[in-house]
Amino acid sequence: QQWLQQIRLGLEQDQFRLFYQPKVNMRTGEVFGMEALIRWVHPKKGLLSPIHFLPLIEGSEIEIDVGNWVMRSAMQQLQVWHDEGKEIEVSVNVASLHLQSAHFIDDVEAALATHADIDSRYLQLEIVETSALGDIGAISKVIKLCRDLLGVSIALDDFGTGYSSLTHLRHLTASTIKIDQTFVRDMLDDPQDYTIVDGVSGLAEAFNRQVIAEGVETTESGLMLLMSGCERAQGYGIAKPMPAEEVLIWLNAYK
Ligand code: G
Ligand code: G
Ligand code: NA
Repeated sequence: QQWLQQIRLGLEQDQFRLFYQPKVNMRTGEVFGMEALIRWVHPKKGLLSPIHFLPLIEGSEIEIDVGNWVMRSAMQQLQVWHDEGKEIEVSVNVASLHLQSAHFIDDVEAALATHADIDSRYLQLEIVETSALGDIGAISKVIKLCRDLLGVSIALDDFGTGYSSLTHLRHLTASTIKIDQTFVRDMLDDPQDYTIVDGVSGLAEAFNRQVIAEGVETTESGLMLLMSGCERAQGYGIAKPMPAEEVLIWLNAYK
């Protein structure tokens, strides 16, 4: 209860920040996007990672307020980068409560409307595959509307860790699949994990979806991914999440 109040106050007092982690094409060197990850600059505790506060608000209305703040901030940042000539996409993580709320489409539309000259395809919604994605029929409708009506792109996050990954792949029209970082990390030591990564890359291609590997920490894992046909990646080996102010510097130094 106390946390909820603090977070509400934090939203009012502008205490949240988005950090951004680059998403790159390892073959071409292109930086095609950034994933937005929330941080809380707590007045007493300093910089807090989302693992320290998001679980506390899971399932409460404030989670939706946070989600709306994230989408709007991401749009604002997109505008800044596009004005600088950096035509990258920004992805945001969507809480399953928000996704399943009756006004999710309206919320996305309202966030897009705050920067109407940014093409909506530059906003990507990451939907966690593990979250009990309740009624798949209903979710699939919401995703389809987001895509076809609003023009935003959709990614299935943490792919492979859920109970029904293949059902999700089949029925949710996401443009992108993000291979969960546990497979990527473990594939160096465990051939079975490499087989999973390779299989997901193949599936993505067969289903005409883009695939991104998460958690790329080393050159070896980057090379193995390229062998499996997965060119797009994100991870500490490329860059850690950073404050927006550092992104332009990083972009100019990268390559
Ligand atoms: O940023 P970090 O790497 O510490 O993220 C930890 C977890 O919090 C990840 O699972 C990430 O997806 C989640 N997360 C980060 N930012 C957001 C956000 O804005 N909304 C939601 N729903 N989850 C987020
Ligand atoms: O669940 P999601 O994919 O949104 O998780 C993003 C989380 O993973 C963030 O906490 C981010 O900081 C973290 N992350 C990103 N790249 C790496 C990496 O290469 N290694 C590890 N251990 N964590 C990473
Ligand atoms: Na994510």
